[in-house]
Amino acid sequence: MTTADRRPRVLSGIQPTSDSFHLGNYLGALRQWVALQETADAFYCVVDLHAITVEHEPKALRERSRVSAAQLLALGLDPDRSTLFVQSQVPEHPMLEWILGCETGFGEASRMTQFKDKSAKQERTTVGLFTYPVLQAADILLYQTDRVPVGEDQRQHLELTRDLAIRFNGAYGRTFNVPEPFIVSETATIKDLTEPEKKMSKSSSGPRGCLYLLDTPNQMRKKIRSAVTDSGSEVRYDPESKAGVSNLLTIYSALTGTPVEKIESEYHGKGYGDFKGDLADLVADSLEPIAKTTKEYLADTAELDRILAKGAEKARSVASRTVAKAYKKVGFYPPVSM
Ligand code: ATP
Ligand code: LTN
Repeated sequence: MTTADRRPRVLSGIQPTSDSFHLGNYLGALRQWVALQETADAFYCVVDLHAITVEHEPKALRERSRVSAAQLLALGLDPDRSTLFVQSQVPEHPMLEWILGCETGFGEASRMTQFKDKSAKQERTTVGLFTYPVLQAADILLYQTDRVPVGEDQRQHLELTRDLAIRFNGAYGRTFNVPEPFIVSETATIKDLTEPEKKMSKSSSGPRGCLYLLDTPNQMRKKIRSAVTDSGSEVRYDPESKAGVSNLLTIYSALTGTPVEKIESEYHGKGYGDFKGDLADLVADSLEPIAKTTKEYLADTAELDRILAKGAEKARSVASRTVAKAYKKVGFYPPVSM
C-alpha cells in the first residue's frame, strides 16, 4: 500500500515511569491520541525500554506498564480501533535502533536538551540515556508514521527523527516515511502548579505541582486551590507576567472547550478564589471517572495482558516489514522469523 491510499498512520509513546499519568500528559498528548483513532491508523506504545534509561525497580516497572495501559484504555483508547502495545514485546524496536544509531552523529545526539536535563539530575548517566532519542526515532520510523501526537518538549526528538529518516533514505534509497509532529499549541506545555515557569512533569515536579489522573478528587481540588498565582487578582491570560493564572486558564479552556477570552469575561470583577474553586470542581469531576475505569481494567490483568499481546502481534506485523527492508538496505542477512 502506498501513503496515498491509506489512512494517515499515527504513532506515539509514553513512558511507564510513574504510578499515574498527569494532567500535562493528558492535555498535551493523550487526549489527541484518543481523538486520532477516529481518523487515523493509530499505534500507541507504552515505552518500557525507555523507562530503564533512568534508575528503576523491575517489579514496579512491569506493574507500571500495566497501570499505564489500563489508564490509556480508561481514557478511551479502543483496541479495536487502534493498536495498543508494550514496546518490550516488539523486539524490532531495538533492532532498528542499532541501525539508526550508526547513522546518528555523536555531536547531534549530544545536543538533545532532554538528555542534558535528565543526565544533570542523575548520579550516573548511561549510554542508554544518551541514545534514548535514537530508540524513539526507531519507534516512529518502524511504523511508516505520518504524524506523532506529543507535547512541545518532544519537538527536538521529532526533528532528529526526521533528519535520520531523510539521511537514511538519501543514503540507501527510500525506506522510511518522514513523520511530522502533531502538537496542539494551546496545550503544548501544561505548567507545574507550584512553579508555573516549569513544565508539569512526573519526574521533576514536586507532589503539589503535578496533578495526577489517579489522584483522588479531594487531592485534585486541593492542588488546584493551592496552585501558585500572582499577587494581583485579575483573571487574565498573560503567560509572561501571570504564568500561574494563565496556566489555569489554559486548563479550564481545554477541559470545557470555552475560549480563554470568554472565561476571562465570565470572571471579570471576581477574584482568584472563585475561579480556582470552580476549576477545582471542574478538574475533579472531569477526571474522576478515569481512576474508576482504570481500576476495572486492572481487576482483570489476564484480559489486559491479552489485549496487549494482540496489540504487540499487530505492531510486529508492521514493524518486521520495515526491519526486513532496512536490513536488506544496509547489507545484513535477513532476520529469521521468531
Ligand atoms: P518524565 O518527567 O518522566 O520525563 P513526563 O511527565 O515528561 O515524564 P512523558 O512520559 O515523557 O511524561 O511524556 C508523555 C507525553 O506527554 C509526551 O508526548 C510529552 O510531550 C507529553 N507531556 C509531558 N509533560 C507535558 C506537559 N507538561 N504539557 C504538555 N505535554 C506534556
Ligand atoms: N520520549 C517521549 C516518549 C516516547 C515517544 C516515542 C513519543 C518514546 N518513544 C515515540 C512519541 C513517539 C517522552 O519522553 N515523552
